[in-house]
Amino acid sequence: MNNSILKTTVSLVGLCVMTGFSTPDCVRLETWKFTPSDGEINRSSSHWQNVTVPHTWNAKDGQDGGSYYRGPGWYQRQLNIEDAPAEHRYFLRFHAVGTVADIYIDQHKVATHSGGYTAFATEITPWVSEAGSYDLRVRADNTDGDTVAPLSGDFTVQGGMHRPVDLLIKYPVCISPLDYASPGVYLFQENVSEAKADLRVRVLVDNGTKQPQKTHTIISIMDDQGKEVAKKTIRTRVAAGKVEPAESVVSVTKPHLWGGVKDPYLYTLKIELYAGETKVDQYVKKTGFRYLHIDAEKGFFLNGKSYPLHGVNMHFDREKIGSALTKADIDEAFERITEVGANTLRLAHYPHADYSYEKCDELGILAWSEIPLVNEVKNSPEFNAISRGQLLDMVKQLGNHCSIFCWSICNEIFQAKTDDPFDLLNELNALCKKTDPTRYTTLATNHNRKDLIDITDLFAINIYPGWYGSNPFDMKGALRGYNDKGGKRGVGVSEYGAGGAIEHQDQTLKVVPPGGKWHPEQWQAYLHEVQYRDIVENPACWGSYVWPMFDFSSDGRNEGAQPGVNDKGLMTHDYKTRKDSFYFYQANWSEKPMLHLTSKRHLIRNQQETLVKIYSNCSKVELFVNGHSVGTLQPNDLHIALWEKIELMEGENQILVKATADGKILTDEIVWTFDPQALSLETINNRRNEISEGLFRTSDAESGNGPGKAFDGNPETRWASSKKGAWVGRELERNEVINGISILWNKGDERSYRFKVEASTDGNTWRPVYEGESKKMSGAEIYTFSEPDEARHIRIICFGSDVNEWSSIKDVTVNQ
Ligand code: GCB
Repeated sequence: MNNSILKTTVSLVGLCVMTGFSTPDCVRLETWKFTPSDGEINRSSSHWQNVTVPHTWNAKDGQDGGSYYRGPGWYQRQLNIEDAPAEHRYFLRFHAVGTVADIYIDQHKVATHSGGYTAFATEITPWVSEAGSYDLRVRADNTDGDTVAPLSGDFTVQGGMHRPVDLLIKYPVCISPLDYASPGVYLFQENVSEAKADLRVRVLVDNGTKQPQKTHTIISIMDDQGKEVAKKTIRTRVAAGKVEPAESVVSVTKPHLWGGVKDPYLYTLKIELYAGETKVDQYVKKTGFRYLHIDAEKGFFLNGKSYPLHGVNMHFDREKIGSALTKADIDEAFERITEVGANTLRLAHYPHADYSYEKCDELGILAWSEIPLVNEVKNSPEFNAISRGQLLDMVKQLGNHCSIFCWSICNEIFQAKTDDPFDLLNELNALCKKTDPTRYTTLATNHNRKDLIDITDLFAINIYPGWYGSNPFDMKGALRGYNDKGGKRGVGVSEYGAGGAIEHQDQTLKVVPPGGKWHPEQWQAYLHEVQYRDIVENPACWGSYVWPMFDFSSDGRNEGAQPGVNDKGLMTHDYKTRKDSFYFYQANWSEKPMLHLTSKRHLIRNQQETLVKIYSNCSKVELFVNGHSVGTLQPNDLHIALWEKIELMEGENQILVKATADGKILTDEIVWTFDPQALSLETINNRRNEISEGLFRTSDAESGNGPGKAFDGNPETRWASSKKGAWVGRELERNEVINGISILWNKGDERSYRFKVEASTDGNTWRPVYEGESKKMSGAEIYTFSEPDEARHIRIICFGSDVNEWSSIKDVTVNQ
């Protein structure tokens, strides 16, 4: 072997951050050129955008409602091969490209892959036979078609190279990276107990030389102190140009078991491959040993002990980032999952990045992993073959993560009009069991059909009582019904929950239309309380998963406070704001003392009587209103304490709750203003949505560009009028002291508008507060009044621009 290659190898190893992958050398390809168009195979990329991969082209349009771009996009970069591949081999590994990818080197197609959420790898050695710079292009395509799952679903199917890309440099004899882009090493836990853990290890030894090779593979296992606890050597003779498995079982006696979130103990497994006496490849992976089972009546057991599963779902998605998550985004998501106290995660609705499962291993979070077979199937040979490929990709690529306890083969089949799915589902289940006999198979359904739920080992239901379907108390009956139909083998709840917008505050608990524009945070929290009670009181339920941890992109939705987003998260889409429902689960799941006063965002109320609700895992909590104790309560079995009829004084009221835990005092507080004149937030919200009436007024508007559009916080929409002197205005919730106004003019960077601002307390008598001309600028311009004015109504009278008679405003903010 050439020593200079080995040196390069060592210095580059740190660049590839995908731990656990077998790479003597791995270079992450981060910088690319991108264009969202087609037919770019031989065009100059000089005018294309510079992008950093992970990248999706739907980070913005995939989460703003309406429609989003689904089509092809091209990526280009140079691939610099410094050493001619006489003594080593080159591979490209794409961690995931949405949805179909074609790879070209110097315009020759070298690989293609269908399925947007798993990795694929290809050997490019023959294409880079000399040292030099090669043109590498990727055509990614997320066109809505009928050959690749998902065919439909409640989430944005984002396009692009939304996960990393690696160049792998290996020796001619290596651990194969080409078996469904797996690490080429398969670990199967067999016979795990407190006394012993047997690990079956299969290594794919790839001989790329023209001679047979004598190889040996050393498997070693180290404890968390680095002490070797098991070792084995396997000798394998591999014929020229062939791949042979080297397989053996290694055992650890008296293993320290992987004990879930409280004790996620990991050993380090190391596989070293030698050709003759030269070490040619290595794979290192942290892994834990555990055994688990589900009892039909008593639920989930980890290492022989009852271990109730407290779970959340999560999409691979974030506000403004879409599916192009970085490690830092994933770390942040897992910090929040740990904070809420979940011990299991359903990674919906497709395989997530390898690093997400790595986090589950490290944090002791049991993982449910699934393929994107959502809502419907298509009975075509192509669809079936690609679905099988997606399943094999998932199981082979992710199977070495000890946290994964089940593979799910589909979600809500029959939700859309589907071809008969049974042949495919049975085939996928059998393939999954054959590829990995050590794990459960499962599916998630909202159809109580025996022919469906009997396919997999386990099954779980998606159910939203009180949200879809008006009765919040339907969970219990559904669990019983499904469990009976499934032959009393237990039932999971793969999804439950309700929408909740932090902007929507309402103390009245009432059923709201799920597709409507009013999703109060309080109703969401209440539904969780009711649904969760039914879950915990049903011993046949082996585990449950809140839908979902974070709001997520679903561009087809237009409801709640934001178009394009499914707002059932316990937290907002930016991973920043915890909704009340988050704290409900934290009180139930986390052992860290916590106290949370709910409805803290409902600052101005027009009802004198209110309830005060807290979530806390402390044994007693005391409420103070305006400095006076109202009494102490013991939170109930779901960690809720409620004071029902608290009278607020007109004006400001200080609400403080206090608890003691481990000798420390916890407090939470807020000031609620009782203003009998205040409009309810629901009224304001309704009016905001009725574009031309209510709070928003105008003397004239172009059709489709009504006054509400100047105040909707959305710079994509606008009010417009061609009449000189036309005005647009709004009513505030109550009298406010106004200092000024900021206006984002349509085409404000090209045009200067003439306008006046007037204020009024009653909506009839108007006072001038500002007069001027806008500066040509791209953002919003702030106009400060010479004297602050107290008013409830404000209007902008417009006289056209220096270009024409039209006036047009994208957004107005009233500055108080
Ligand atoms: C479901 C689906 C999930 C949706 C969810 C919802 O049952 O499995 O993909 O996002 O309902 O919010 O409607």
